[in-house]
Amino acid sequence: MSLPLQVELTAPNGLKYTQPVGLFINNEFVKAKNGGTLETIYPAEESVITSVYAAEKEDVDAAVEAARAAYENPNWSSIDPYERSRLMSKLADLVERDRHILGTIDAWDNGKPYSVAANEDVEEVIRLLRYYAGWADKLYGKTIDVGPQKLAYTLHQPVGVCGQIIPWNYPLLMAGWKLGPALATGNTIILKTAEQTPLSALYLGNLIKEAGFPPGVVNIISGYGKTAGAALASHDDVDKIAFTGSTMTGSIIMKAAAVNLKNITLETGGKSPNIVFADADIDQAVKWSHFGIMGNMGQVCSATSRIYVESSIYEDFIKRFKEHTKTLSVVDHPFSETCYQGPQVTKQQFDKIQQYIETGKSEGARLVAGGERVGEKGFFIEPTIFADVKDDMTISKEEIFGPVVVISSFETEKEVIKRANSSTYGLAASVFTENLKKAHRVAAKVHAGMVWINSSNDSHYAIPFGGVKQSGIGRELGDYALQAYTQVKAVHVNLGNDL
Ligand code: TXE
Repeated sequence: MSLPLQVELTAPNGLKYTQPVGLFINNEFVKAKNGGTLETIYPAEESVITSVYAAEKEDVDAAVEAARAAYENPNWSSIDPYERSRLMSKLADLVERDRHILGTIDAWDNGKPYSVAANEDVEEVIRLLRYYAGWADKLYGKTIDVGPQKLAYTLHQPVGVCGQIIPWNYPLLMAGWKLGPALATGNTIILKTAEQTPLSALYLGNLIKEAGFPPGVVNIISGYGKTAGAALASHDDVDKIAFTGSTMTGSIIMKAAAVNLKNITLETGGKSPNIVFADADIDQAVKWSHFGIMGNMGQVCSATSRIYVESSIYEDFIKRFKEHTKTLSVVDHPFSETCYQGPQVTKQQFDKIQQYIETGKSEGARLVAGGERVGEKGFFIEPTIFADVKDDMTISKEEIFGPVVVISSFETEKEVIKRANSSTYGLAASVFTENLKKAHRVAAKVHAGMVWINSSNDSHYAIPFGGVKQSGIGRELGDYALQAYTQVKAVHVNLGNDL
């Protein structure tokens, strides 16, 4: 029996709702042409939630065709920017109306605490859509004075048909980050969700239609990376690829995108340093350092996962960090009210993290807390703290993407900056000190696309997000993201007679 286009589901919190499972193309849910499907699971119970249709090359072709037609249709290409803004605001209102449903879906599909999904992720999508709705009618070019014989000006025009490939750690939020600036600037989109967490974006498809976006402006497809993702990245009628995910996949996508020299934005991995000086406010440092690595089950690209503590406060910091983690990091089911840390998203991630923990032990790091799985069902892992970690240990160099932190001590500012920068990554960094000059000195020298002084991972949709080195290319969020979705056209007007 073939899969229908929508299924009636009852979530673990008792919510009953209709879940679309087709591919969202041209404002309709359709079956994959060859009928392929994929299963998505509830990581707290290792149980199947539902199957959804999985796109393959022919489906990607259909989605690209729809996006191209929509891009060329005056209903979108000639739309008044005010109207584009109004549609985005309407979408924000609908996301707000359905906050409980969307929060429930992400908690179920991803395993993150419901309270975080509903009150942080969905909330940020609402705000972000309103923020970018505000930009839609404020996109300006320039006039350039080159003398009286010529009028020169620039137009900031959309890039065109954009493929957007997102990961599973923030299923709805990553969709929001990608859609907001692309829609504000008038592009059309094929969004490919992660195979682990397809559900909330499909639900969003319904809201996009209800908001009144013309068919084909936003197309949302579920599917595997090697089939659907690869077909999108290499498609010769796609003008841009925006990707968030692993550095290795980013590199593959960059090669695939080279086929027609696509515009590209990549937001990839990290192993971000967190420097705690002896003159820091230790309570603040402990609190933010914990959030910076243990939030979202450690599944955060900008997680500050390498902590360097000045030697005079090293043991005291470790003691307090351990106590704080024990008190705050309550590991539980995502729908439990006290849950801080749910399960890891999949068995694959769970196994990978456990492997890193074993490597840390065998390489001789000091296990201060955690290190084991929690319970026998579900992908739960104890928040894990390693101390006395040497810079050449695997757990100090590689992205673990779980609730595992490595701590080591340092003696001087110069030394710690050098060690912080000895990474192939350069996504984020944090620095804790009460000394203003030192804080800004370090912020300027550290190799990172973003630096937090006296906090960690308190990102904001109005502030650019992205990395240097192998952490990515380009910036998301803020007005910087508008550049990623527009191209500049220079117009030369000859006002004189000379050749
Ligand atoms: O990532 P992938 P995975 C890191 C983290 C994690 C590791 C592996 O360390 O443990 O990556 O996770 C699509 N062509 N991050 O395997 O492969 C895929 O379908 C086109 C960091 O889940 O990068 C999904 O939609 N697309 C990160 C997306 O890429 C392809 C968030 C991400 O998958 C593709 C997630 C291909 N050949 C993982 N192969 C962050 N920066 O936040 C895969 N995809």
